Amino acid sequence: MALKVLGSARATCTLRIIAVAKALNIPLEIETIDMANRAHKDPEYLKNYQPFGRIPVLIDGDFKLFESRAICRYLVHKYQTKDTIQLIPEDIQQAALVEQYISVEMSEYGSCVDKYVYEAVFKKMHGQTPDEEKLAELRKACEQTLDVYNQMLEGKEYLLGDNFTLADICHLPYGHYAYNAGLDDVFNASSRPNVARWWKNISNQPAWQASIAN
Ligand SMILES: N[C@@H](CCC(=O)N[C@@H](CS)C(=O)NCC(=O)O)C(=O)O
Repeated sequence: MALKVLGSARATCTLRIIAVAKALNIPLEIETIDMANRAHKDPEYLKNYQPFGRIPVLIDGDFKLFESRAICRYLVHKYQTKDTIQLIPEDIQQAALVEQYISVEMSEYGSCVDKYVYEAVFKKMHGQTPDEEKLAELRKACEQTLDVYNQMLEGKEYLLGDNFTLADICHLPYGHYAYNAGLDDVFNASSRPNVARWWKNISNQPAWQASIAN
């Protein structure tokens, strides 16, 4: 039975999973949850799939899993082989570094880039007006965080060095929306050449390009 994700092919957290599936050539069916009509807040959805009323949720036969990063790790553990791309390296120290950068993505990057996307993109989608003052504050926070990324990425093509991993994938969805919603100059600033190089490297990955193609 094909793996199914309850989500939306254009939603950030669903895109994280789609990118992993593309990188590992995993067939994935996306069942769109009608968020405009609040299907994700339906009592049956809360009871059976995601108690917090969010997407995405993975269905693998009888097994259900929510939280996009947990789903990504599950897919890697189930489908990565010696012949596929190594999204989580076998070496335990390298694997720990992937986890370190996923935590950094959730906390440091998420606390500014994700919030910027919420303010600049999602509010508009919901018919609300972005708060310009808040956007300016978030832009400043993104600049400061990406200054640190610029140091972390010194001499590297990807977060782990030479190899594209799950740590890079986790940054792509919100970064993509932020980049296209006015932060392109922050990602490409000449004062942050390592960030600019990294962003170009990861956003040009075939798995990511295929994820955003539809
Ligand atoms: N930590 C969760 C976050 C899920 C999440 O916030 N999903 C958004 C869409 S990208 C959502 O369902 N928003 C609707 C809501 O919060 O009501 C994950 O990674 O899966």
